[in-house]
Amino acid sequence: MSNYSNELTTNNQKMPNTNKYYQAIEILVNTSGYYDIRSLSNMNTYGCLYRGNYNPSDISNQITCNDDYVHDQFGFSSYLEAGVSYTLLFTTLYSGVTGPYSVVAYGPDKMKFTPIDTIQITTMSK
Ligand SMILES: [Ca+2]
Repeated sequence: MSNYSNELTTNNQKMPNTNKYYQAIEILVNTSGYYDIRSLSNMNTYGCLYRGNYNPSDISNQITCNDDYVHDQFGFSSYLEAGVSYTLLFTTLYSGVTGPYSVVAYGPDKMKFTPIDTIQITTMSK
């Protein structure tokens, strides 16, 4: 079992045209196979999986999304190829929700999680 823990805060990016905070997490495995990915939290979570990066303006690489696998927690099983970069999008069903969470993964091998922190570009004005 692999485990990743973090916290959604008001500093996180928001889903396009919503007030739902999200965290993008890169996923890598060294062994191809079916992996079961689930959230664990007190929030009503919503998750999506992408092959490659998450691009809010182009989600053609979306593999799957899930709202409630067990209770309010998302979960899905997906075939992941070794050495291919995937992105798990961790967000919530409702707006403005923050709090700690974990993501757990079960499969033939360990899963490596790397949070993707979007660089905020700010414009300096005089
Ligand atoms: Ca949910």
